Amino acid sequence: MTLMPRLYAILDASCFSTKRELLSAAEELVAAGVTLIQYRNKSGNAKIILDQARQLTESVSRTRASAPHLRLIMNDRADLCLAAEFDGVHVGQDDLSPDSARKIIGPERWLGVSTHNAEQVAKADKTSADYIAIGPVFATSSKANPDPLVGLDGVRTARGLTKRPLVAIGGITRANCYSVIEAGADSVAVISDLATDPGKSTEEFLRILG
Ligand code: TZP
Ligand code: MG
Repeated sequence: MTLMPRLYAILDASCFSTKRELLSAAEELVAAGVTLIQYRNKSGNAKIILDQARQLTESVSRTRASAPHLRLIMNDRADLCLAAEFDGVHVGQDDLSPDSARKIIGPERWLGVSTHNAEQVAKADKTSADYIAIGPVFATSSKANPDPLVGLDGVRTARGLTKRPLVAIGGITRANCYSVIEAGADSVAVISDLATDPGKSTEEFLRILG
């Protein structure tokens, strides 16, 4: 069974005005103790995404000595996960199906699936996904056209439908993260509340999440 860390950092390229800022945020996250990072880029083309992903690997490899268990996950694209030598891919409802993505990445790399309601959770549970994400839990401005909020009740319902590691996402902050874990999530995925001061924010999340 996949062991998820409590904090799942998502580095969204749109939060950073330069590549340098993105890379330095990654280094700060890792130095502060993050062990799972997803790279998300909704606007770049394949060439840009691959270039940034490779540099991300390069940047964190310097800090990797102090974080040997760090995993890098590619959003959306199984092909770029392989090309960038990432440790896994995260697919949504409009991407390749989990089982198609699994055929590409093979049995060892991690596969995550986004879900937005009970029906999708139950379906994802029958796939080869290593973890299931449920959200948006709270209001978020990091996602275009978000699905309806699932709230803490949605997290509780999802918990009842799968024994796989459950990641909650959407509007999760230092202020509300503990309630999400109490509702049954194994892990919280966070974009905006980690973007501004990644090191300090990580330390606070990790203190709260234990
Ligand atoms: N999927 C559901 S909500 C969301 C994604 C990618 C965005 C989460 O970002 P934030 O800033 O932590 O609300
Ligand atoms: Mg996607």
